This record gives sequence, structure tokens and C-alpha cells, in this order.
Amino acid sequence: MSSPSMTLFHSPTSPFVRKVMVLLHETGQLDRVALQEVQLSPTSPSAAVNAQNPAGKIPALRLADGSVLHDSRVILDYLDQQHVGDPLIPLQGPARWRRLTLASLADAMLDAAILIRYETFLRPEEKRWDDWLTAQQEKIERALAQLEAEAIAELACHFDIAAIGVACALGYLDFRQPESNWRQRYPQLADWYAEVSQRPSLLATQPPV
Ligand code: 99T
Repeated sequence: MSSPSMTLFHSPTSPFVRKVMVLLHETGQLDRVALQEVQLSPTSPSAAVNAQNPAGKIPALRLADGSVLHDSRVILDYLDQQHVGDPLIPLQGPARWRRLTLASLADAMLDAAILIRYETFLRPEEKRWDDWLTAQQEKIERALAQLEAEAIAELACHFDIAAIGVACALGYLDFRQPESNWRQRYPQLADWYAEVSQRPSLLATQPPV
């Protein structure tokens, strides 16, 4: 086995990093990437990450030539062009735009969930803004409702960029909002997630308990 040529700035709690790891598993590229563990938040940035990505966010992927890719969408697109199997991001046509839009909706759920996480975990209690928290939670709820009503068959037909995104978003809700009970409100999504959760790529990348 050759030594890894790329370095991924990684944390096991980051759902955006998890998307990258799932794609590496699904496309047989795990051995191409070394993981560099980092701990960071907006108020405790990582100097190592800041040196690679001025936005101070992970994932960031350093390539063999020293150049750095960020964010997760760019990294997924890059890695999907580095393997010989069927692409996980359709190359063209309506499928490309639909699957990328579903993936983007999953990212929007993550953005809202992470803002809630930072607002509740980092911000001093007396400075929290309940209306703002509620508005972020409503974004997640609308996204879940649309996936339940319109996207189950699409998610079930192919484990690709869209399914990876939604699975990682649901996994993050379970991790950071264990009280959310989303499965009761969205039973078809729950059934789909129960099935895909058994994939080796998702089992191997679960957030820590
Ligand atoms: O915002 C910061 O300064 C540090 N936060 C991050 O690096 C988070 C880690 S998830 N990453 C992103 O927000 C990346 C978003 C970007 N659009 C992408 O890559 O797609 C940490 C979650 C947790 O620990 O609960």
C-alpha cells in the first residue's frame, strides 16, 4: 500500500468532515488520505487550520502539491473525480442539479444545527436569543418536512452525494439534538435512515458517543 498523498484536517464530531470520510469509504480511497486531528470552534480556532483555510473551518484537504481545498462541497467534488467507479455526483443533466440541490438542503440543515450548537454551547446564557434559535430550528424542520414529502424515493434509489449529505445531517441531529424526536414526525425518512445507517461507510464514521 502506498503512503497517503493527501492530508484531511479532521474531527470526528464534524458532519462536514464525515461527508468527506463517507465518500472516501464509498469510493475506495481511504488509503490516499492521512487524517490530521484538530479541535476547534469559532471562539477557539486552530492555528493549524487557519494556516490552511483562512475561514478557520474544517474540512480542509491538503493535496500532494501542497495546495489546499475547502470546503466540504469542493472536497467532495474533487475526490469524486479521483476514482474510477460510477461518480457519486452526476456529471450532467437534470440529475446533477437535483442531486446537488438535495445535498445543499442537507448542508443547510447542518448550517442551522451548527449555529444552534454554537449559540447554546458557546454563547453565555444571558446573551442567547431565543427567536433566532427558533428560526434556525424551523429551517431544519422545513427541510425535514420537504425530504419526507418529496425525496424519499430519490434518496432510496442511489447512495450518492444527496444521500451522503442527508445521512450525515440526520446523524448530526441525533448527535447534537438527541431530544429532537425527528423520527416520529418523519417516519419514511426514519426508515430510509435506519437502512442506510448499516452501510460500512456510515458505521465507520459515526460521531463519538
Ligand atoms: O466555524 C468555525 O470557526 C469552526 N467550525 C467548523 O470548522 C465546522 C466544524 S463542524 N465546519 C464547518 O462549519 C464547515 C462548513 C463548510 N460550509 C463546509 O465545509 O461545508 C463542528 C460541529 C460540532 O462539533 O458540533
